[in-house]
Amino acid sequence: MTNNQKVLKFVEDSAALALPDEIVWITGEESQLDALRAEAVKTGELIKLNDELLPGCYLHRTKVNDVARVEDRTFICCKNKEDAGPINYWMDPRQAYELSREIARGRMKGKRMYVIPYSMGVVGSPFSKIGIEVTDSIYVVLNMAIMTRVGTMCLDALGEDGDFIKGFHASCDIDAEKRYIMHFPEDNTIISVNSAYGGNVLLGKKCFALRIASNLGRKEGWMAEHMLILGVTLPSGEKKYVAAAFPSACGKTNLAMLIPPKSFLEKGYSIECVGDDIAWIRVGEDGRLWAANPENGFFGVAPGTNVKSNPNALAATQKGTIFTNVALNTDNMTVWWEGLDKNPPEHCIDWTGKPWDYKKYDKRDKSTCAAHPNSRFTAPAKNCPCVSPEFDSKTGVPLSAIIFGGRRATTTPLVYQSRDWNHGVFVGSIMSSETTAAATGAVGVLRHDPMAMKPFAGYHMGDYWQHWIDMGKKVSNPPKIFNVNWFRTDAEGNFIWPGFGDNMRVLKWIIDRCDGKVDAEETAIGYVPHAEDIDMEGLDIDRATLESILYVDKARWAKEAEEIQGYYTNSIRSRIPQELWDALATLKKNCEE
Ligand code: OXD
Ligand code: MN
Repeated sequence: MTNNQKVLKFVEDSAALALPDEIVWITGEESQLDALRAEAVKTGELIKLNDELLPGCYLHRTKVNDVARVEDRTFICCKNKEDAGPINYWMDPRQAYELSREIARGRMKGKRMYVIPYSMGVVGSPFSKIGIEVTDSIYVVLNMAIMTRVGTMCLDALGEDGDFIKGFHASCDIDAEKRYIMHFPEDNTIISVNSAYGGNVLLGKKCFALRIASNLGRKEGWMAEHMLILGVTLPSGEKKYVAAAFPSACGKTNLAMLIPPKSFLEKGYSIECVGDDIAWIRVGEDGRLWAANPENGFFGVAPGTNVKSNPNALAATQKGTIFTNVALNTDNMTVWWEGLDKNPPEHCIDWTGKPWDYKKYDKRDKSTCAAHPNSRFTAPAKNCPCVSPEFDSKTGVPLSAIIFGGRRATTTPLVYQSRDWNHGVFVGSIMSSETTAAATGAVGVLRHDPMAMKPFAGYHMGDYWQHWIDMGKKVSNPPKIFNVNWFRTDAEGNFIWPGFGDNMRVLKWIIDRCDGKVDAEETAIGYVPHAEDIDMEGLDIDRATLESILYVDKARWAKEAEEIQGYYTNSIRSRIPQELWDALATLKKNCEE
């Protein structure tokens, strides 16, 4: 397969530890993947779905204790604890290697170890980085084959001496008490044991493309961000690209694949999707930032995805897709989840594998759901009707705007623009959002999630912010930075803004601001639209309501500023760039005036 001694040694060492009966190299050939699919169906690891209605699609159920990322068992293992920072869990690398070896020793006996050579990014592009993941799970192999570019060409790209990111995954007993997701940024190594949930075991995704890559980006002068990338075609035919960071399960996939409202379509606006979760961003020779999606598929949240909320994502899941923890309609062997449609199947198996009675379903009570709230689809990007022609571009796409956003019931307006790059970094640093089911723990709790990278920045958050400030100095024509909030609620707790396709109205204002086509009101927090500049054609929201979600309430922001001061001082504590302290001081002063 390869003469690269480093690859061979990594595979040998992994096998010597886990003692598999056999080692299988994944070539990327369809015949090999097909044989693995057939085997997984035989063992029950996968359930084959209706081949006429959902060709090439499968259902997988994880153990009930293994349904989401586990942030409190995810470690950054660098020599100096301070370098991991105060909001990452840290473990001494020696201790981490020892502990994981003890857990994984001999755990592939009687099993096969699959060696997956994969590329994050288009092989041969300046963005591309190669990883090798060894795993004992066919589910992991098949998901990686959708989410990344897998196969022999990655070994060819490495050549005899190339370096790669090492990933070791052993399912062991899926014991939650012995579950560890460990990152060794100083060794470009990832170790994951006792889980089989995507975000913990598809090591190319969060582990490599964010936690390890954020370290590489810092060293090498680029950025790895938790961002979607979308292209907007304007009525003039011109294309603009935007990257947007939202916390997990806050609608990145929906925004990335948005279908504009009718009046916008008629004017000639359209959206194409370059990526829905991760952006690798580099400085272009033209002084702009250029972004590429390192992934090759979508690992999207199923519940809530439907023909109205995201027809493009739904279409992407109609072939060659692996569903995880959704419900099975046994009448026709298709899948169902809450929010797919209003017709729960009569004969249904829930995500835990038990018969499910739709008459007992109460949409306010998650324990009655047929699909797990964090159930997922793993779909090839090529299936998406609005995938960008630039999806496979080796240069990436030039960014006009960067958008931050979170789930905030109050305070944060529908949209505002930062005054400049450094202020934009401040805006990203103060992001907070209500937690979702994408990670274990309570849902709906407001927490700080700077740049949507709280669970993913693989080093000290203060250093990460400094890296953002430094990147701003390298670009003569940086993207403009905005913040959006689709989630403002009224007194009854209902969302005020319709979201989904109507978010195009906000995107248009953002693009118009980038093009200098529209004025704005300067407020205490940045530039906010004049209500008349948001194109509301065809939308039944009165002016006063729109104004209410654009309003910047200085008293609330004064409190927010105090809270941010507490977060900086007590949570991040050190290494915070002076530029951010200055921006905080300005915010406080603006709120007093
Ligand atoms: C994801 C996540 O799966 O952020 O993308 O949890
Ligand atoms: Mn994500």
